[in-house]
Amino acid sequence: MAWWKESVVYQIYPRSFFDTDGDGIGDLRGITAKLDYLQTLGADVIWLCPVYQSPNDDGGYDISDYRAIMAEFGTMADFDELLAEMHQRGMRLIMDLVVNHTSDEHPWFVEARKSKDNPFRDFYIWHPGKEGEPPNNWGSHFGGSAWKYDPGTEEYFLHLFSERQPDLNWENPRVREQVYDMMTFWLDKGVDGFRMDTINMLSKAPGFPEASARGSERYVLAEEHFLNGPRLLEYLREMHERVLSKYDVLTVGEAPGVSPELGVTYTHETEGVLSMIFQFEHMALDSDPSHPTPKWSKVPWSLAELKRITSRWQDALHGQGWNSLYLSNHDVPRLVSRFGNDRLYRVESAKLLATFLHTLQGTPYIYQGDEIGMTNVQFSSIEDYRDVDTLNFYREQVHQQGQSSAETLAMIHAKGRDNARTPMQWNTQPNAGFTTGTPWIRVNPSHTEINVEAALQDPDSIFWYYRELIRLRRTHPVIVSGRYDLILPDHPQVYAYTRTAEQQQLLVLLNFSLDTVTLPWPGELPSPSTQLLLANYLAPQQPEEHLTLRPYEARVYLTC
Ligand code: TEU
Repeated sequence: MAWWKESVVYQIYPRSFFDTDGDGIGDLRGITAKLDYLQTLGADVIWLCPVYQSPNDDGGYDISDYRAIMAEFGTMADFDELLAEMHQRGMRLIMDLVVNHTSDEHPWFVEARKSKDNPFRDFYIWHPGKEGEPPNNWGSHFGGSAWKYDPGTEEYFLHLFSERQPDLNWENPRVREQVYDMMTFWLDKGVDGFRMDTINMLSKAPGFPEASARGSERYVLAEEHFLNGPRLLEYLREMHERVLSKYDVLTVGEAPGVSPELGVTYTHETEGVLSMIFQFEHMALDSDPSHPTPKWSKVPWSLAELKRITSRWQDALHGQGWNSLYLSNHDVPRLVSRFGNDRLYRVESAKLLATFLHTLQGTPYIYQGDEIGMTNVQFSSIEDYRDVDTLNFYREQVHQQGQSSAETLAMIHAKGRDNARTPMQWNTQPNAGFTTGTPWIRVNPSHTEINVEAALQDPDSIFWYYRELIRLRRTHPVIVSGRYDLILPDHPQVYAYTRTAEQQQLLVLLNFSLDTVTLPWPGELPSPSTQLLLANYLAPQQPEEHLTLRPYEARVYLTC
């Protein structure tokens, strides 16, 4: 079995993890200093968000040198030490591969914009525009047009993200060669794989057709024209054949807009090109698709929808491909604030969500701080926010649309990416022990109660519960290989499923509500000869003729 099917991945946003030189910015030595903590948790793979040289317009996802470490994070020697220390502990490291675009300070782009006949011109996507306007109505993920006019050569260049992240032209074989060469550089250093940023955006629709308008929006996210494009599989197969197939690596492709069927194509056991993907269907559960900017909207989410989406992916990939299992990362609000209840049942609901992620079939991803139940933050001023997407949104909503600052900040509190980017909370010291300097972004005031030091001292903390879930994955093969079957499909509060393999069966019961729920036992549930493996409340080993689940109560039974 591929090693990464039994792994648990811990995602580190390095700028906010741990600062060892007092500049207020997390660094590589800070990660090395915390490896014992991560080993105690039990995660065996670290996904390291970009640490490459970058002007940091988009949190390092705007790379100006793929083979150099951003000075604020340290040196290549610091990186080599981190990798060696991880390997010494039997841990593995996957890097963030950002090759849909570079920084506008990358030498390729600096050259490309010098002249229309520069040898690097067609490393990027240029267009003359139409009567002084952008070539089409494509919008950037970060607001406004996806085309920026470059007066030096009187043409527009494409940027699906910030204006300082020009899209690479993957039609150009020289671009692909350079990427494969860079990937080989990192794999030959001993890196154990990649998380592939926006990897299914590489192939754009020929001719850049207009996006189908949605309402009165001038610019529209043209996902139908840049997701899973006509040559994408060709590129990924070439990347797999030229580079990835030569190493024993974990690759996870960030792939919004992918169906389970396409997910099988990308991750197929034998014909696939990636180990797994991050699908996004469940990331829109609490968004209103009819909202002018859906990702900033916030509506109640449906457990029935979560069951439908999760079951589709579990069923489609069982025995065919492989799932990643995540509900949070550096781009979305904190797990317990978004899908749990961070006011009345923070600990219980954080444990319930962890139980959900760690008992499905696939590789679970823990985002830094979720293991101690860190929550969203509510800064009172836009001055305290750092994310380019958030700042663009605030400017557009308040200064262009005339929306009140309070209303816009409320939307940012609910959905802003900085919710996940406040410094890791190590202890109750100033700045949560993250830095002795001034943090690049303010610390969440919750650190006085929510911090690693307190979690390690509390045997009932979320941290030790995560550790137990990870331990169970190692001692019960049914968690890795068992078939998923949804039960009680129509229950409005309880998400229940089994995992079945050879002689073992897992029964998972999750009360995703504030209600106390009683279920007949065994009723529709599997045979009652069970062993209670894990619970987030003190629970009876063997239920009687019925079973009661308290608010956000989770239980895992093993039926031998
Ligand atoms: O995020 C990609 C991204 O934001 C889109 O895939 C979006 O999530 C999707 O369309 C659903 O709305 C990656 C990185 O994770 C993010 O931090 C970067 O800002 C972005 O790419 C650009 O590199």
